[in-house]
Amino acid sequence: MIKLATFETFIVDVPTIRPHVLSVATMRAQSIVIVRLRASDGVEGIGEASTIGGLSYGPESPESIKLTLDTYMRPILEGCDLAQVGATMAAISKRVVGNHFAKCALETALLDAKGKRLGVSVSELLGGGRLRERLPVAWTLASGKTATDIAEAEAMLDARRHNIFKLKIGKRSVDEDVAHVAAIKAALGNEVSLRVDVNQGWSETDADRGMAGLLEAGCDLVEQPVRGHAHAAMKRLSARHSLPIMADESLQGPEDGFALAMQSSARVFAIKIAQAGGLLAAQELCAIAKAAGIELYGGTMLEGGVGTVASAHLCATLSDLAWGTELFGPLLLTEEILETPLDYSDFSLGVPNGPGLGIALDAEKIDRFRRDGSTARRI
Ligand code: MUC
Ligand code: MG
Repeated sequence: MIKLATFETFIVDVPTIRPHVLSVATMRAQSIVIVRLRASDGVEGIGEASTIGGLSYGPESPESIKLTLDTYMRPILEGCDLAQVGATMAAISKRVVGNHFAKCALETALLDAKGKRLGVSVSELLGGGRLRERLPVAWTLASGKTATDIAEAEAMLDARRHNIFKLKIGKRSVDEDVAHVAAIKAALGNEVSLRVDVNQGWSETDADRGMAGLLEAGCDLVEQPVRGHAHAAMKRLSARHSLPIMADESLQGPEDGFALAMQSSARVFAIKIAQAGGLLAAQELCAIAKAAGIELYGGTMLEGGVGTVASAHLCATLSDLAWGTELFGPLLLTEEILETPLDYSDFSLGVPNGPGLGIALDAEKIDRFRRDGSTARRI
């Protein structure tokens, strides 16, 4: 039996390269919760959970994620065989309701350790294994200013980093937002795919007006136009508009995926490992989507390197990823917290292929950004 030897959680606060303006919050830094465990065979695993704007986006905050891991999950781990990831997570779920982000961080660390132990990457531990080495990556334009967004997109195109752009809208009036999208599309042309994320900012009436205008403006996809629980409104909007709706905040796990699929409320799912409750739950969500003919997109909670790579491993196992991914979180931060920078090139991200997640934390950067400033408990 592989037992828990040491367990540590900490928060690192890393500044963003510019303010990131969403309808729910303006981010100036990302708070990344890291869990690092060591098993009795000496193998270490790392995982991450990050959310957006404290409690502005969802019900878990960086501080609550850390508390859940330390106070409620760690004691359960002490009685588990850590080599058995599914059984360990089942033991956790038996005693911890919800708390999907904390569960995802822990499960990621267990999968990282298991992969290292077996000498295979996390993607090889999931389903049929890896189907692709690189993933298309969108960038989010969210400076809050149209001209700045256009200049930012042009720089990304010149650098061959991104040719898919997501615009954050829903904070200003519908007409202002549609004009903003139309101006960016007119400036960037048809080589780019432009999508929007309203982050639940619209009523159904706003969405009717907004979706008609967005289609006209050349937008390809609208993400979470209305409240996440408004499945019926999403169903009506999906029936009325040819612009596809992508569910994001609506998807808090496989059960939500099933409900949305049953009602035809969304044509695309944003797969977020943290929102789903971990990589294994996200896989279940993907299976529901596939069976229902719903298209997939690799979503992000703007995680740092660890959570981004965990998501990339899952996305690498998907046969259809019609809308690509937005796994750009590390690029929004002033510094990456990994030893080796991730490979963002040719409009895509290379999925690391070493054992486990295939990455390591940069100790100096972790020390510098760690909220508690403490190195005393480092393993
Ligand atoms: C979200 O709601 O999808 C993803 C990209 C981005 O800029 O914000 C996130 C969150
Ligand atoms: Mg979203």
